[in-house]
Amino acid sequence: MDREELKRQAGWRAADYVESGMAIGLGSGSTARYATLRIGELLATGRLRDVVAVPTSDETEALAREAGIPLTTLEEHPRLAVTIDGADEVDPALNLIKGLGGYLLREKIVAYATECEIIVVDPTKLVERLGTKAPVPVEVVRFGWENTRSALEDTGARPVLRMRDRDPYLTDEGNLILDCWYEGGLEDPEALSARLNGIPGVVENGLFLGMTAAVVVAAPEGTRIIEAN
Ligand code: DER
Repeated sequence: MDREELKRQAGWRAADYVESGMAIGLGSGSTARYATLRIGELLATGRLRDVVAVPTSDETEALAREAGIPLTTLEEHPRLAVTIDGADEVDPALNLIKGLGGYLLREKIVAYATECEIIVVDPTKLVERLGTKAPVPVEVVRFGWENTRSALEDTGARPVLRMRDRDPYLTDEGNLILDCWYEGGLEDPEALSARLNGIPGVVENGLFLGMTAAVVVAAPEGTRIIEAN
C-alpha cells in the first residue's frame, strides 16, 4: 500500500468524528486534505447535515469551497467541536510538531478553540522524542527578524530561514518562518515553547502540547487510533 493511500485512509477514518450540526475546524496538508474531501462527500450524500467549518489556510478554504462545505469564522463560532489536522511529528504523549506546511499560526488558533483535536498521520510521523526528524517551525515578524534569529540561536537552535524558490516564504499572515533544528531533539518541549514565545518578534511556534484528543494512524496492517490519556 503506498503512502498516499495510507493518508487517504487516515483522513477518511477521521471524518467519522464529525457529526451533523457541528461547527468544525479543517486542517491543512496532504493528509488532512482527505478528511476535508470526505466531509464534503458525506454532506453531498446527506449523511452529514448542517456542518459549518473554519479553514486553517487559504489553501484549505479553496478546497472546502470546491468540496461544498459551508464555511464560517471564529467570530461566528468561537468554539469548535472537532478539528481534523495533520502533523509533522507525534510523540508518545501525543504532543506534536506542526508547521512544515506553513500554517502553524492559524492551525494553533483553531486547535485552541477546539474541544476535540484529531490528528491524522501515516506511521512515518511517530517519534519517541520531538525534534528528531523535523525542525520546530517558528513564525516571526519581518521587522528585525535577524535579531529574532539570534535570540533563537540562544535557545540552542540552528534556525534556517524558510524559502520558497529564491524568496523568503511568507505565511498567510505575511510573516517569515525560521525552522529551528535542535541537535538530538527536544529535552523539555514545554519549557522550550514558553521560551520561544517569550522572544520579541516571535508570533508563534509549531509545538502543539497537550492539545490532541486522538491520533488516527493509517498503517499497512490497518488504521489505529491512539487516544490521549
Ligand atoms: O502542520 C503542518 O504544517 C504539517 O505539514 C501537517 O499539516 C502535515 O502535513 P502532511 O499531512 O502533508 O504531511
